[in-house]
Formats: sequence, structure tokens, C-alpha cells
Amino acid sequence: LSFKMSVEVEQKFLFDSDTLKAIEDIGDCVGQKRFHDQYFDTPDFQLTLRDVWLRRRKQSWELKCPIDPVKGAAETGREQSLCTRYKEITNLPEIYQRVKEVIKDAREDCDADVPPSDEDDSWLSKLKLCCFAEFTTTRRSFTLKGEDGVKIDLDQADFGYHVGEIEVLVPEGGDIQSAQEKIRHTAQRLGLNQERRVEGKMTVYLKRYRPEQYAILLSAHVL
Ligand code: V4E
Repeated sequence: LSFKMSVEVEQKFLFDSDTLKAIEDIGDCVGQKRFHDQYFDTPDFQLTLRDVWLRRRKQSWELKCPIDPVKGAAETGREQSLCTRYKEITNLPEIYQRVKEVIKDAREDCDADVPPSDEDDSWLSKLKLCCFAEFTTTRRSFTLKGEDGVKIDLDQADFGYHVGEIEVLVPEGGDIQSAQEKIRHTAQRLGLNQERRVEGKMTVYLKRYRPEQYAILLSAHVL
């Protein structure tokens, strides 16, 4: 069995009209799209407390999980990297399997059952998964000449937050280090000189609309 699994390496950045001009000067716009995201978790945050993010976008499921077994272990006591790295799983049976492994108590009930299909949402209630966040994003995507495999996204979320990201998708077994190098180089070309991680859409969303979950994830060092 081979599941489509890649690692998304990305760095978020704040942008203004000057950054946009820099991107338009040295890059090509490769499209604009709008999508609605729904994120799911148990009422006691069993997924997000482990930095696992279950999302439905345009009727497709996606699971983002940390690539390191213990999140933050490699970064304790060191400066936090500007880049984030997440495993991306898009195959629904594989997502279901992973989610069951993460959620306590789910195994006895669901071990022998069949994996869900796209049309069937009954697995969500079976695992007590509820939507805790949903928003629509308008995204413009760019590529830069001479920067193979690097994508720049400029996102505008409908709750009034915009953020950019430099992203490289690394196929399973690929070189994550060199992806981070490409991202650093791209950031330099765009004249970004940030020192700290920039808040993603979800962080801002939780802070605003799910303050309890935000506080719990913050004290668990997930955010
Ligand atoms: C991994 C993660 C979340 C899931 C959403 O990931 P993100 O890449 O921010 O969203 P988006 O819309 O850009 O997805 P794409 O289209 O690229 O697939 S929500 C929170 N996290 C963890 C996280 C974190 N703790 N800190 C930062 C800076 N980013 C993500």
C-alpha cells in the first residue's frame, strides 16, 4: 500500500503593499482561488493538543501531523525555527486510521469497522469529532523564477486577517533541509527580515472565536 504523504515546509510572513509589489516584480501569479475550510476535533481537543489538524476543504479531507514524534523536543532550549514542517495525509482511509490512533477510547469501538467514504460523515460523530473552526480564504499564489518548487501564497481570510506563506512540498523521503534552505533564500529575495514566527490564520481565529481552546493549546505549547 502506498499512501500519498508529503511534508509541507512553510514559513509565514506578514505582507503589505510593498511586499506585494516585490512579489509581483520578481514572481508570476499562477492563480487565485477561494476555499472554505472546516476543522474538526473532539470536545476535549484530543487532536489539536497533539498538534494534529483535521480539515475538510472543498469536500476533500486532509490531516496535518507533526513530523517529530514529540513536538517541540528538538527545539527545546533553542530558538524556534521560522519554518514549520507537517506531514500531510490526504487519503481518507489513512486519515481515519491515524485519527483513531490519536483519539483515546476510539479503538475498541471502531477497530474492525470499514474506512469511511467521502459521502459518509458518520465516522465524525462516532469519534465525537465536531467542527471547531470554519472560514473562507481567498488565496493568490505565485512562483518565483529560479526558485524551483517554491510557492508563495497570499491569503485573505474572511474574518479579517491576511498572511503570506512561502511553501515547499517535499515528497516522502525527500530532503527537508534543502527545502528549508530554499525558503530562507526566497525570504531573503523578498526582503523579509522577520525574527519571530508569524501567527497563522488558525491562531488568530482561535484567539478570537475559541478563547478556551486557544488558552489550552497555548499552555500546551502547541501554538
Ligand atoms: C498545522 C496547523 C494548522 C493547520 C492549518 O495549517 P496552515 O498551513 O496554517 O493553513 P493553510 O490554510 O495555509 O493550509 P495549506 O493551504 O497551506 O495546506 S492550524 C495550526 N497549525 C500549527 C501551526 C502553528 N502552531 N504555528 C504556525 C506558524 N503555523 C501552524
